[in-house]
Amino acid sequence: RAITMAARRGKLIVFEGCDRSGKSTQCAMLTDRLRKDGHKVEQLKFPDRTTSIGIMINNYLANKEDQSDEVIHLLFSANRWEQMQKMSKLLLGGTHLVIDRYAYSGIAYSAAKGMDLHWCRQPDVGLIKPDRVIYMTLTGDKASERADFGGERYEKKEFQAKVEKVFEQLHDPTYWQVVNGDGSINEVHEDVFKIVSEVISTDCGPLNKLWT
Ligand code: DGP
Ligand code: NA
Ligand code: NA
Repeated sequence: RAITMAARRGKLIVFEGCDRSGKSTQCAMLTDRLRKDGHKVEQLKFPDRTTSIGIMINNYLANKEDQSDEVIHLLFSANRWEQMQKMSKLLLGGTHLVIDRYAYSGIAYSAAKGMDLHWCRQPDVGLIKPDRVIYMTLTGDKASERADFGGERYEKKEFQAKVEKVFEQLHDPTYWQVVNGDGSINEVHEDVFKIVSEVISTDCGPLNKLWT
């Protein structure tokens, strides 16, 4: 049994959703819980604002710097690609990864500007495919009522509604699960934990590539 456990790779769990849907809180709670249960687990987030590319993205989001729609799209994608080696090493070594946003945000936020969805998808083709995407939704205007909404470039009600529409188009029932974020933090966490426990106890086979 010990050998089987050691040989089993970690699972890639991705949280997606609009701004202020509660992803960051849920990522942190899930990571803590899994760690307390004795799992090897790391939390990551995209964009990763600590790299050189991430600093450019941060300046764009803070409205300190402009970029063309194409350039910022490619920078967000490159910001994911620069973590792929590290991620695959961790997963193959048996560490679960809990990630706040991924390629689906990449498409949703760009396509919401009117960019071609097919074009937007190409730079992320071949990234490590998540074992589960947890798509967090909120009813009505709940997101914009939450603290800090409106601080960065994309945090506008009308724009977020467009982002949500694209997420709905991207929803793939073979590995996405919707979690309603309206409930209390603990209620939402229990829903998330149930989903993730099931994924963790399943053998998902070798790492797969996204959209190939
Ligand atoms: P966050 O740090 O999760 O609040 O994300 C910052 C903002 O950037 C948020 O409005 C969502 C947006 N975003 C995240 N990933 C991407 C991406 O790949 N492309 C674009 N255009 N926007 C993204
Ligand atoms: Na944000
Ligand atoms: Na967040």
